[in-house]
Amino acid sequence: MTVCVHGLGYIGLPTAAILAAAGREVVGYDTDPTVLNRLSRERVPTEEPGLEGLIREAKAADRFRVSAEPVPAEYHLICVPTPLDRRSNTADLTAVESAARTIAPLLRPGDTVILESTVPPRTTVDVVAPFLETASTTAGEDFHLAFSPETVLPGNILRELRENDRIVGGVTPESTAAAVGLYREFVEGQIHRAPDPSTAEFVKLLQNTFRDVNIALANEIAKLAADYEVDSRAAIELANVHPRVDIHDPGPGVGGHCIPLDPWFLGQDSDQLDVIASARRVNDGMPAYVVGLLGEHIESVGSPKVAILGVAYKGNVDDTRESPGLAIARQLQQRQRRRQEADIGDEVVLNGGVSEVEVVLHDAHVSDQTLDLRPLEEAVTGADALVIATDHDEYERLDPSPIRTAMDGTVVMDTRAILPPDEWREAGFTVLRI
Ligand code: SAJ
Repeated sequence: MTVCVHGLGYIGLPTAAILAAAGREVVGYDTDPTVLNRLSRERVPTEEPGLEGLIREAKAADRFRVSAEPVPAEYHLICVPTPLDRRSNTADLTAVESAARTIAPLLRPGDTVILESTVPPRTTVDVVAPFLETASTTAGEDFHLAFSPETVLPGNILRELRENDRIVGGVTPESTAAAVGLYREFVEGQIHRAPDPSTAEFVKLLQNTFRDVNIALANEIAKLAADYEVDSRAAIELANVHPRVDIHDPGPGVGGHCIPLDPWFLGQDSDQLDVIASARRVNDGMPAYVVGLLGEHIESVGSPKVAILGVAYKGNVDDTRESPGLAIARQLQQRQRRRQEADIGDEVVLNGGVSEVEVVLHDAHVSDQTLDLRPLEEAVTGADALVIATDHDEYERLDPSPIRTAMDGTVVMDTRAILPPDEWREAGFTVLRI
């Protein structure tokens, strides 16, 4: 009845907890001693609702333990990270390869290996299978091998792990059936059988690419609307009354660990990316667009202070990976430097005596020690401009009057369109939106 979960991150940990709650004996293996230490003290690295409690219950029931050593198990689930190598825009499969190498000597006849990490198409058959197979054993014959992507939304992981439909693609129908057998134990949504692992891998990437391209369309629409002095949000809302139109929300860019990466995985072994690559560039260009708009309003101030509210990549989560808010902060500082270089020409001394934009960060959910986050009051006091970069509920409810009193300037750039603009204008603000 054992399951060994390889990788106790955003997906591995909740999956391990849910499997334990469903009655499995689960061993969570991770190569990072910090992760293991934290978990042995029952500390969960994210603020994912319900997760800490579920882990505590699983440990109390003796069905979940963390381990620095992988163990033989009926099922091995690979949930390790697959970062993007920025130089080549390709997936770094080191952790997947190392998990497969770790599992190989533990495999017994009839065991099942399931890859859940997001990977370029064909990874299960071309990369994982060769590590697991020996001269006398074949995937699909001696052991089972399948790919099944996670599709859960951070902030809602436990519910979506149970309720979302699941796609499973095995190297043989028997491998698919073995993997389906495990997911049936906790998935309440439908389980769909893909013809093979490569199709399942491809489908996972399509889902995030669909979202990325649609968000890029919304962002491009927002830029077009600005040129015609049309309110993009009002226009999109009206366009969406059509039964077959569903334009997404414009914003300061696309963050998170999935959507900005996955479209590139599709192009790993194909040169067909066109619209998809273009959409990526539109979304990656949004922080610069925000900084450009803001720049027009703060350029006359000598050394402006800009308060950025929201470094999480989206509302009500504490995850800062690929954060648009942080990208805006970096680009604001670079823009100021570039302007000074242009003004002073060869005489420029980057770190000496030049006035730069002072960027102060606040976040209602993130508590990352490396980020120098400030309390809200400190962040806004003396600020010349305010940028709302994340749609946290706390920011929707901000009272404009005390903020106006505390700030030196009157500019608020609401990249998420969450503030009631009339109320903020009445309080004396110049409200910019995209
Ligand atoms: N965003 C917009 N406009 C929108 C929607 C989102 O600018 O209309 C931004 C968000 O603010 C955020 C980014 O896009 O910065 C991504 O947020 P998200 O909520 O769209 O997605 P993630 O990254 O949190 O989770 C996605 C989900 N994929 C899809 O909805 C197709 C999730 O279901 C996946 O499981 C997850 O990626 C993953 O792990 O792949």
